[in-house]
Amino acid sequence: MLLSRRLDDKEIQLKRQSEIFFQISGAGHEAVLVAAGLTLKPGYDWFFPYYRDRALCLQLGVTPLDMLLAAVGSKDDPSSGGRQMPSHWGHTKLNIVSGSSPTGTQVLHAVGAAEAGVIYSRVPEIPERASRQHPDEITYISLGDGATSEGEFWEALNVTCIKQLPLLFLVEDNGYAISVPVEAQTAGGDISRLVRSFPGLHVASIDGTDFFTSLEAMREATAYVRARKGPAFVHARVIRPYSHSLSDDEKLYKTPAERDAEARRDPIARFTEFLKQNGLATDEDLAAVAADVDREINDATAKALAAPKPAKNTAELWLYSPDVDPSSSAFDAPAQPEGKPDTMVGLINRTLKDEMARDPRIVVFGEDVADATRRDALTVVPGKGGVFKLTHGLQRAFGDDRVFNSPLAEASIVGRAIGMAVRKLKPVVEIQFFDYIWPAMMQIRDELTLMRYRSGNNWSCPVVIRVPIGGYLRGGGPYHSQSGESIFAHCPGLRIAYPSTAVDAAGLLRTSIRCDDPVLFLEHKHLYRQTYNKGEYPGSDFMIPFGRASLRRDGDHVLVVTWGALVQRSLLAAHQAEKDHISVAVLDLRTIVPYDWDAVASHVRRTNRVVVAHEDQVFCGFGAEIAARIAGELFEHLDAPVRRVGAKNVPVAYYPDLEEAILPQSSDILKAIKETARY
Ligand SMILES: Cc1ncc(C[n+]2csc(CCOP(=O)(O)OP(=O)(O)O)c2C)c(N)n1
Ligand SMILES: [Mg+2]
Repeated sequence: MLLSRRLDDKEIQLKRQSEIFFQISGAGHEAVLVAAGLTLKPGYDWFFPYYRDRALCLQLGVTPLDMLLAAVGSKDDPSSGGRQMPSHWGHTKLNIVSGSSPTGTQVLHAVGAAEAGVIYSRVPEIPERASRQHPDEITYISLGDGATSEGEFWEALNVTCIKQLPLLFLVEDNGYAISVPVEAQTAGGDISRLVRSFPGLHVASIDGTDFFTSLEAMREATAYVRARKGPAFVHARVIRPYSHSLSDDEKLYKTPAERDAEARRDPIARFTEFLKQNGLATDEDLAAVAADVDREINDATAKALAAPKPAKNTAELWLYSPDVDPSSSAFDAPAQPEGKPDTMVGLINRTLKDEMARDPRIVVFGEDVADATRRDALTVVPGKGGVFKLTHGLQRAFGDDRVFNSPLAEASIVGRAIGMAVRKLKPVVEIQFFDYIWPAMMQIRDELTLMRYRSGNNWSCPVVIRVPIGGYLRGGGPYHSQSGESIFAHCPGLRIAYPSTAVDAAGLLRTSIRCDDPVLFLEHKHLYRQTYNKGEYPGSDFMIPFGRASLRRDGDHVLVVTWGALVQRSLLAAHQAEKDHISVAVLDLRTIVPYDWDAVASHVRRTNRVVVAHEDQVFCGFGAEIAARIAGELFEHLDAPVRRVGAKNVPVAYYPDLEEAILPQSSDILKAIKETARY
């Protein structure tokens, strides 16, 4: 406890000396955290600690030097190699999973990690499963009183209690979220009162500044979880004597009386008092302990200040797997077509089946993806298997530990998948419609894509998210027709596939699953069952590398760069243009991140005229990136300005004529081709 407090003091000093760049303290939270550390098992249980959890991490085995290396941003910082702020704990050997800064997101990762343990215990086909879980392991998640207001907390609690997962929640309630007091944060001001009705949940409400009360509560809670009686929830009231962070001064909003009352509950003062009153330590003993602690911290500080810093030329490392490159020739595996031509739905479904048979670590979940959740129903009904039937038959073939429905909560789908992937399962999840991906955006933008980077390649979460996207549905309206790949292309660390044919979908999905990075796999709803993009199943090893465009049609005068549903519309426009003796090449990018710049450039050098056509709005669409790059790098090869074709800058309206006016049509592409050819 003292080591933790004195480390905070040292960091505050170093921050004032500009030797470190950020500080947030764990002061006031030490008693309950040491109690947790004494109860849980490092490298055995799984940990998703809050930024106040310095004392827990020390107790688990993170050293003061490790912590100070993070504070100075050293390249040897074991949590992140200088990528992440200090107090965002991470340690592979101790099973402390890299933490982020958004309050609440990690509760869902903890749920996924706990589920992973359960899945490993139930799927005997996974060869290395014995080394990946322990029958009585616990996943620990802690958060603040403020963070319990996040929707992700409630999503997590819901799933935890639905599945009765072996999860231990610790809410460190210091009465404030920065300056907002708990009664303005939590209805009734008492989070444990609110959660008591969750089924099977062991709930304890304690004074977390009292060490022995804390230890008893932690032991009881962990025993409950280890015995698999259900999840546990410990609500510990603590104090926050050092303000929220160094950027905050609590005197601005806390009365002196309140601060005095808190000071009287200081866990270190209370424990010191206990030792003295019971004759367990004299003042001299305590001074010796303090001197020991300070010596250790000073040694560690000297080492941390001298430790090597990351070189500027390493700034771009760890965005993606350094070992597995999905754009490499290793992912170029030839097709061995078989059977009759099938739709994109059919080939994606078969690819999922083949991959699930090949790799028992693959789990599939999402809304409505199972055939039937109730086992007695499954024997008498054909099964649902997704609102578009992409996952039909998977549950029946691979069981309900590997294929299951999630509650209607998109953040939880992606967040749980992250926790599972961290533990080396391979989640291939579905977001039912692109239009409803937004609750998961925080998980995608701040967690999924950042895990590897922020942890200096210590942790990764190569999840595949399949998402039906796009319009041309004649009646889809504003909430079943959205595009928006450019928004996700703007998230470093995410790969994006957007196939236009059934065979490409099969090849790119397999690459997505077998690669080691997070992939957003966009499936155009309008292309699911068209006859023009059908294909024969290309076999169970067929793969297409990312970043390899396909020339759908050759031509000399104008190049159309396109993807998704606009490939077919561009081909129709190209056909029309022939009547005016304009010869048009159509290049289908197939993947957006990475995209095949070499193919774009080589065709532009030849045609000298280019149109970029996509379904998404022209305004800030992904075409802007391509057009700007062509203008910037191929200016001397251009004979005409780069034209863009896409949707108008409005949502997709319901009435079909309006939809037609809003989304780009073949005639729009033809017009752009003709204008470009005129130069
Ligand atoms: C999603 C999100 N919103 C806002 C913030 C800014 N922020 C950082 S800590 C914090 C307060 C958290 O309070 P609480 O959960 O009670 O934890 P405490 O700091 O009191 O330990 C806020 C608002 C954030 N990090 N993440
Ligand atoms: Mg708080």
